[in-house]
Amino acid sequence: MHNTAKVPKSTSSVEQAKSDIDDFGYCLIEDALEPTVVDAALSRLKEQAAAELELGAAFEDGGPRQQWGAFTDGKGRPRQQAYTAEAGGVNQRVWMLVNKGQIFCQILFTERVRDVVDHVLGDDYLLSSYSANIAKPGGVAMNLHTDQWWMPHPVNRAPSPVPVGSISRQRSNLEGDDPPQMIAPCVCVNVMWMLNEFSAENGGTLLVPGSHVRGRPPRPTDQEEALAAEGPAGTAMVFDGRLWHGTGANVSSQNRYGLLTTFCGPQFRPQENFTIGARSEMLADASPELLKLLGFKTWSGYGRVESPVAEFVSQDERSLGELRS
Ligand SMILES: O=C(O)CCC(=O)C(=O)O
Repeated sequence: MHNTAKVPKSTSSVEQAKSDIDDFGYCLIEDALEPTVVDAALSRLKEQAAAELELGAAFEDGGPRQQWGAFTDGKGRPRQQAYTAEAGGVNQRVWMLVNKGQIFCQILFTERVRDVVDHVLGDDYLLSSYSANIAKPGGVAMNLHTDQWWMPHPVNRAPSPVPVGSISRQRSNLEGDDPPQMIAPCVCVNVMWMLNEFSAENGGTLLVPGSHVRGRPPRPTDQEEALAAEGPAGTAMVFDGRLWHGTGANVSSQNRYGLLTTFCGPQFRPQENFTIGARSEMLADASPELLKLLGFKTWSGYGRVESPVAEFVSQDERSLGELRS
């Protein structure tokens, strides 16, 4: 276990939060969301989650027989990943929240949180994914991981031991010294918005303070160093994409409701494909700032359809195709 005397405390100061995320890889912002916003988001989330379950479209993970990234057939052979109640799922994920309630889009623009994200990621970045994780009683602890497992580690002058296209969750291109001489920069930032109280009992996110600068992915034995992020409803935990973390086991009798908002540098591929998946009724009301987060604004010519100087793209824009004069 980590020395808890030296870990960040919940703060209302943006300056303190920036310093905490630099030093520990995460910060806790108190009362980031007003109680009315928490209530609105929680009731919309519960309604959506119940409807997805009823439809048979719910995605459930984290059961005793099921773990992210560690699916085997009992004989150690990998098997196809399935995230369902039948496969052992307990926790419920609700994806693509931008489409599932205006309140979720509003939360993206919470100023004190975005100030911290700006501090880490700089001027331009994208929304990578926006989902909820409802950690339910009986959910087991998720394997510790980083959110930028896909980011190549620095190499010396020899070719990378694993080509970039062969990097996977299980296979990084890391080799050499531990700790390494050089580490990758932070290229994504995650926000866990606590919609009810998070505690060690109800699956508060497990994390290893300071692990963002260790320069390697976590190993199973690193789980011993983890502590649980705790806080009342309305707290936002903002964390560095390199921080070792994962959902905790929920040994309480209540659901834990959290929203996860991941932002990534504009060079990288977001997890959720908003340019295809965003619904037109949501886009009709979207501000230029929201369109930018969703990847509809080009960045240095990237994300375009044809013209590299077009400022925005839209879902109905098509390439000119094969023409003849
Ligand atoms: O639910 C949590 O506490 C963390 C979830 C997480 O780490 C993930 O989905 O990658």
